[in-house]
Amino acid sequence: MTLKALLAASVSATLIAALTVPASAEVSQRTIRIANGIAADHPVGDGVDAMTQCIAERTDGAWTVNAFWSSALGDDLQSAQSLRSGTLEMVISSSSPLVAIEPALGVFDLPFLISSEQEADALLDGEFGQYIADMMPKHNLVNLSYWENGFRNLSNSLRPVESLEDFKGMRVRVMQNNIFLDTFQTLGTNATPMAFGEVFTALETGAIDAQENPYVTIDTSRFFEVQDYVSNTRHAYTPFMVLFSKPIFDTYSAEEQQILQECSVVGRDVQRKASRTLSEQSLQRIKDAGLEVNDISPENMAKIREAVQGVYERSAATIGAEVVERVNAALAEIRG
Ligand code: KDG
Repeated sequence: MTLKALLAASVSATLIAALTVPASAEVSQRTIRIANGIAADHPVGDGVDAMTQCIAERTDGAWTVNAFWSSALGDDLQSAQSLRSGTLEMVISSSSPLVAIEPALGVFDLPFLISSEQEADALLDGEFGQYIADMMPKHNLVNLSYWENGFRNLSNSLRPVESLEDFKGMRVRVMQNNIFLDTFQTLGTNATPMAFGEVFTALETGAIDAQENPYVTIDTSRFFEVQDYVSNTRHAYTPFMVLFSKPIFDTYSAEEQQILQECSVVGRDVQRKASRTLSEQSLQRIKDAGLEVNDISPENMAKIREAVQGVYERSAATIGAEVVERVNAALAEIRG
């Protein structure tokens, strides 16, 4: 080897060594891939940016974070299964499709359970949220924090939904979740469970008439392009779970695990704030796109709520009686 080549080799060896020097003895080089079903401009994108920046600061840039959007790595359930087998690091998923893994998560799908964002935050960030998070490690999953999917509203291509009768016969896509299926069947619709990634095309081709999601999703996933009506039903508040693969988490040092946990909370606060600000803007964009948006009168809403009461009893056994008791107690305490 010539002197020049030797010098070049030793400079690049030094460079490689410098690049691979961990931020601290407890922080190694890591790559985190995050699967998401929603689009990058959804408020989850703001949360991921904040979490990534926090991670970069806390690890001195030793970790690479790559987010994949619009189901590019598969749907929520497939991604969660990849986490369980240790082949993917993170998924940010609505809790609802994950009932196939942990039935207790169905508690968040009970119709009209949560009535405000403040209530949701107190429930999820409090003892009850921790109680549910503690169920995940037995499924090889770690819940780092709860972000906001939000209050769900019905959109459709047929008519304004203003009363119980208006749901009748509508072909509605629901999440792959028996509680949503029961709720929408009870409301008189022809409900079809479907993965999120298939919804736009199903609406576009007319295979279904309707779907239900928060305004930010109707906006950022462009459902408004293939829908004509949106009704402010607020029939459920669903959280996002920021899930990490336990087999991979277990290879992280205590310091690294703490970075993950704390940065997911930094992301959570940014994401929830963005979700609440963007919700108003999304609603405006939906209206500007020409969709008819309607509220439901208190009298008609009371009838809708009454109609779905039976869902609580029918799903209690699947969710677990203790889980339902605990959520009711936690909400009673939050409501004072
Ligand atoms: O991956 C995207 C989903 O977690 C989320 O948007 C789920 O609300 C959801 C739906 O309707 O499928």
